[in-house]
Amino acid sequence: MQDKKKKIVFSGVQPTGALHLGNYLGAIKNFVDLQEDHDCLYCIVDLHAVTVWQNPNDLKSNILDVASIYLASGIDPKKSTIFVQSTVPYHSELSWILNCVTRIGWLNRMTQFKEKAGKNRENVSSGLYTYPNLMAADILLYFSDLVPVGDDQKQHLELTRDIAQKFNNDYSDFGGKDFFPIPNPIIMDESSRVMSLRDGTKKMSKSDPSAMSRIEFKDSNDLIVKKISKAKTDPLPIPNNVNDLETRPEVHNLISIFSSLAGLKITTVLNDYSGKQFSEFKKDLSDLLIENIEPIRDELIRLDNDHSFLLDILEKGTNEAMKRSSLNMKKIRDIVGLGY
Ligand code: AQP
Repeated sequence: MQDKKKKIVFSGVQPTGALHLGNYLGAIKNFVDLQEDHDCLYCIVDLHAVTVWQNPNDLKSNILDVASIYLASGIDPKKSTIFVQSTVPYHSELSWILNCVTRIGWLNRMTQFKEKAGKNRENVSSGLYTYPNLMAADILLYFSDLVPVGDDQKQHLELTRDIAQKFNNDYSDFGGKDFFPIPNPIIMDESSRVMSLRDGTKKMSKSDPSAMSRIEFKDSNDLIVKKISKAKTDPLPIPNNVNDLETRPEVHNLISIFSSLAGLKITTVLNDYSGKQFSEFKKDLSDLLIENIEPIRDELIRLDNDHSFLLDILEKGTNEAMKRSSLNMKKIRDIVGLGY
């Protein structure tokens, strides 16, 4: 139920493959903490997923996997609304209106599009290009105040703020003045960008062809140990000051992961390990990862055997999101002058 006194939080994860430590530390761990004193909506953004072609059977099972990971990580359906984006059609409707608010020049500046489209720009879907407008719609549809995301989504959030401001200005004489709250991102410091275990200059990603580049929620303890022991480092010892990490991306990444899992400052981790062998550090990092991932993995196995529980939560989430967004969408249509 919507609590009018609490700030509204919205965020989502794409069901595009096996979720990983980057999704956890950059987003989901934060989702769990926020639900204690915020009004949270956590979405499985399947409409975003199809901006790149997805096998329909895989997509369906990935949607349920994200829902299970939300729950297993500690998102409590009694405190937060968990739902699938495409089951609430107003996301698409508002996204169309925002397509008409956003300027092409703004979209042209989006670095994620440039990275994802690469040299293939003429051949990617137009959905990939207008993706940030759908993301803005997701957020603004619920009048969200706060959006917990990884560092890679910062630019899209800034665009969402520009879109909200332009809508409010364009329609200021028609009820739009201060209509959409201007949402703020919440980005964790140490973990805002978890990098690949194989290349410290690339972010950890579901779409990396090598599963050795990422820690997945369903990895066994042995596999976690193997991935960390094979994680790329360099021949130098662990440094004792943060500045020395700047030119050592792989080491920086492993130290950052340790620091966010342990809840310690990077300087504290460096104090504890400087001069020591990577083998000792990696053993402790694996133990810390197992300590965090094993309980989530056990819960995922339990949920795999209880699909009706999962479907029931998603249906309740859709009902709540529909109730809230239909009221907001009606106001938006009125302001824009749509319908009769
Ligand atoms: N490596 C990361 N470090 C920190 N945060 C991350 N996020 C993703 N990767 C990292 C954050 O997780 C949330 C959900 O991400 P998403 O699945 O919706 O989209 P994404 O950023 O495109 O994730 P991937 O894993 O990189 O997927 P693919 O490979 O399909 O593009 C977001 O808040 C994101 O910031």
